[in-house]
Amino acid sequence: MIAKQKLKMRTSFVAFTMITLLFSGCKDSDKTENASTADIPVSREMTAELTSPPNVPTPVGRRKAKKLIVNMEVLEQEGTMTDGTTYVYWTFGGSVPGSFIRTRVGDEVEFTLSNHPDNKLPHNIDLHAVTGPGGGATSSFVAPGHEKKFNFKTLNPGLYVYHCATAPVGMHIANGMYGLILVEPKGGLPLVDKEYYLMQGDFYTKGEHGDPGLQSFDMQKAVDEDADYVVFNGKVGALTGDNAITAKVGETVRLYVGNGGPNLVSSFHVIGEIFDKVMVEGGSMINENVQTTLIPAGGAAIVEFKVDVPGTFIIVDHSIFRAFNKGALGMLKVEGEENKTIYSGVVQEGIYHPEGGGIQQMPEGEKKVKVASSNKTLAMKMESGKQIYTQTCFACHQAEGQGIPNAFPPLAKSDYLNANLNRSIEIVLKGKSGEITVNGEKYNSVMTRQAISNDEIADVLTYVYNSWGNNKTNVTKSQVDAVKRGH
Ligand code: HEC
Ligand SMILES: [Cu+2]
Repeated sequence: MIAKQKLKMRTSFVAFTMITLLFSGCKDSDKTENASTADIPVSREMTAELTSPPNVPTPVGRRKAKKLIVNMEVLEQEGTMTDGTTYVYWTFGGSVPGSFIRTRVGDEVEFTLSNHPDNKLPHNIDLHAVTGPGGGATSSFVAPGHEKKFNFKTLNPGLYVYHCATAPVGMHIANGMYGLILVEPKGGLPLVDKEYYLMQGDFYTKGEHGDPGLQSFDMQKAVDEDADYVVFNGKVGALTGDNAITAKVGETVRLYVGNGGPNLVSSFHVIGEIFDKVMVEGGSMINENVQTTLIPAGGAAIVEFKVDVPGTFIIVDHSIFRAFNKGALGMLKVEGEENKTIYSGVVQEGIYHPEGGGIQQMPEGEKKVKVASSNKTLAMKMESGKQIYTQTCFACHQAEGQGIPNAFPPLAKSDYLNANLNRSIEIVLKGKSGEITVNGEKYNSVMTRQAISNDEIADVLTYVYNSWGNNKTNVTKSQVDAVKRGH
């Protein structure tokens, strides 16, 4: 930044003197590096490889600076926000976040922004890696069915956000119009074993979190910063289960992490890992041994860590309700040999009951008046059951009832669930602890008593039994009442 200012102002003696006075204490290397990056010559032309998340293009390595052709297409398209909920995303390249752009310092980028003829709105792009008015926004404003071309030279190495800056700017960003552009230093970043692209974003919908159907953008909630969804890579579950990112024990993982916002800053954390290195805010400062790194809206960070033990590492925004209730949760699955010195697993287990043997209770909230379960059709019970599921069970048992390995058992195709209705009712009524086996896997954890009415238990269990390959039991309130009375 300092150097960029210097570059722009070097004809002005006053500005030069001021900067010299202000910054005479700092190292000279940054300044000289930048002053020279404007003069790096380019040899030949190449077309940039663009990738959708969580993938990143090939490292630049030792290649020389080039004229780099970047072709980016804006697409407005419907996609899945979470199971049963869709949203019309506005995208750079068809994904949220948009295509990853990988450059090196000194590249002369020829950027073409095309706005697909089927789109409804004009768009543009502001790349934080650009030195110039609006970061390219003013030169790239383009109507549907048109394209715009502009050029820029990458002067400063680092990881930068790009986003649409068409009014209302907040709305374009809230609909998914952001991504990352990496400017590698001369010679490239050090090579690592695995690299991935993650970007957090907050979404605002007319309905509440999990409300089914096509959801539209809610401007008032966006202004109030009252997010319904906070997610990595554009949707709930983009990085969980089969979509998890992977590594092998002993490998070094580098994550390029951005935050599109529009509103929330991210307390980025990987449960069970310590970042060996963080390139703070995507810049040149390297911090080491970091637990949680703050990523501002419109900012980024590069984090690196070696994975030493196998298992599933949960990636979260450590503003933790966002992770467990709004979707900001991903997974890194690591395969390989255990190392009992680094992590032993459980070596001893006993009962600890400081407050007596009872299972902890969730606080009871205010109850809304609802139609009694006995007066509902199956379809009505399914609808209400799904809502209860998303509010109450989803955080642990997950959107598709798939659970989380070693932590929360699956409700999808659960042999345990299907074998015994009364036992399932009792679990929701009273909670459950101790070892159980579900679909051949052992779980030994605690499910707290769920503070929901017998009506709601009937509905949510009907939903669970009639979803994901279960045995289609229609659970009634009188069955729940009977179990509550002790059969
Ligand atoms: C805080 C996390 C959490 C929440 C919320 C939660 N559960 Fe569970 N659930 C668990 C855990 C953990 C177990 C396994 C308990 C054990 O190991 O003894 C479990 C077990 C079960 C089982 C039996 C095992 C199986 O997979 O079939 C059922 C059925 C079940 N839960 C249903 C529900 C329903 C329905 C809700 C919502 C009304 C719910 N749970 C909410 C954590 C949770
Ligand atoms: Cu736009």
